[in-house]
Amino acid sequence: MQSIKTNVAIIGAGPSGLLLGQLLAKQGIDNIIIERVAADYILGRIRAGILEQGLVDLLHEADVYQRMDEEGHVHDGFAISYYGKAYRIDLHELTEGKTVMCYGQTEVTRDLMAARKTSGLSTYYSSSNVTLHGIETAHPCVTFEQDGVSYKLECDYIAGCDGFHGVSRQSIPADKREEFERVYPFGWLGVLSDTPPVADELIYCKTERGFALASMRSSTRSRYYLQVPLSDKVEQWDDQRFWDELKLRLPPESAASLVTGPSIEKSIAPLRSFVCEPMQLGKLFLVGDAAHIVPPTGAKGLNLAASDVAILYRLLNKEYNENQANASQRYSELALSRVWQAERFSWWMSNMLHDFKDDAGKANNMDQKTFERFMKSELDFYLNSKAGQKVIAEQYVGLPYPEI
Ligand code: RFL
Ligand code: PHB
Repeated sequence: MQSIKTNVAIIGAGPSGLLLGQLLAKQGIDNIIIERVAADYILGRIRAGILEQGLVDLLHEADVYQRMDEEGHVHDGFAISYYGKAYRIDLHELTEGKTVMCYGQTEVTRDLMAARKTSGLSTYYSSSNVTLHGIETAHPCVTFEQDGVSYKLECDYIAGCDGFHGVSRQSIPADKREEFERVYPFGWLGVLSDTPPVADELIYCKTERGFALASMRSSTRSRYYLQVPLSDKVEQWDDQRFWDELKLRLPPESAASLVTGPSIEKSIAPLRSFVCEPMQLGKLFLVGDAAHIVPPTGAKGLNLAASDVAILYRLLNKEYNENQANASQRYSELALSRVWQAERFSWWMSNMLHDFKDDAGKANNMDQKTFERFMKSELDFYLNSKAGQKVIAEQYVGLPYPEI
């Protein structure tokens, strides 16, 4: 067994782990990342596309922003199409100048990986049997194997940045955590294609046929989603069927100008709201998807991971560099208040824009027809009043990070 040492052992090289590692290193706090899969596998995942200003600022702080600033697109607004009628949410006007950045999670991850390599920080990709020990003691450690060699990593703290299916959350004994969960009765079928996007800004569509989203990665690459039954398989959706269905859900003027082409990625993702409380125990902190999941409707998953990182990194900086012992004990409390706000917004957007068949009516003790009327008038209210649009806009650009 080879022994290694660091300040912070980071489990997982997704955006949470890589960003935390980069920010800590900038403050002279040493860290090592242990990742289950290979770097190329991570870069093959197509996920989020919209970055809040808070994440953009954090990438600047981490000095990993050059390509994002050059290639990303600032979006001043987005549209909600409601049974064929499009309403524009003018983010810039409604939030006194705030905007969001369209730049893919895959590219953020690629940039962070490149920066980590340049910084000379260690990352153990393709590791197996990653196990956390002694999280409630003064001397935690992580054991793992890579290329047939066993390692023991001794550290001050462990940051569990290993996603929803990772090992970190499970390392907290069941009687010391509480989990809150809503699994939605449908999934999102996503397609990536090298075609120009149907509009300059995103369009979230509520229709009788279910939800659709027109998004993008660049002026030549589109990302589209359709709400589909959970039982559907990707193989049931050849490209033609996907484009035909999308046209039926887009507002008519967008459907008419839609450019179609071969898909370069196609996958179905389930939708879930999930929170684990607390987000820390002893020397272990849970960060990003390891602690919480939001349905993608509000574009909050990656952004919430970033605010966790910001909070944890600032608290650890106080401990290591500003002589404030135990500052990190406030992590869970500070992170959770923002987490629940984003959970609430993502849940609300999901309820508002999807077709729940008879599931939501039942859950609310009313027939589906009545439930639909309530939802319709709620969306009517929000979209037709400036105050309502402002409430949506303020949450979409991201609520402020807590003061630390
Ligand atoms: P990640 O990105 O899941 O990274 C976790 C990393 O940990 C590794 N890992 C382990 N490493 C060591 N030991 C173990 N035992 C490990 N188990 C797992 C994994 O291999 C992985 O590399 O979590 P992170 O960094 O917290 O980042 C969060 C974001 O990725 C996530 O919130 C968003 O991508 C959510 N999400 C979306 N959000 C959006 O805002 N818009 C989207 O369109 C969107 N699409 C998605 C998504 C999440 C998806 N997942 C998780 C299934 C689409 C999908 C398919
Ligand atoms: C995406 O481009 O993948 C995307 C954008 C906004 C969302 C969800 C996904 O709300």
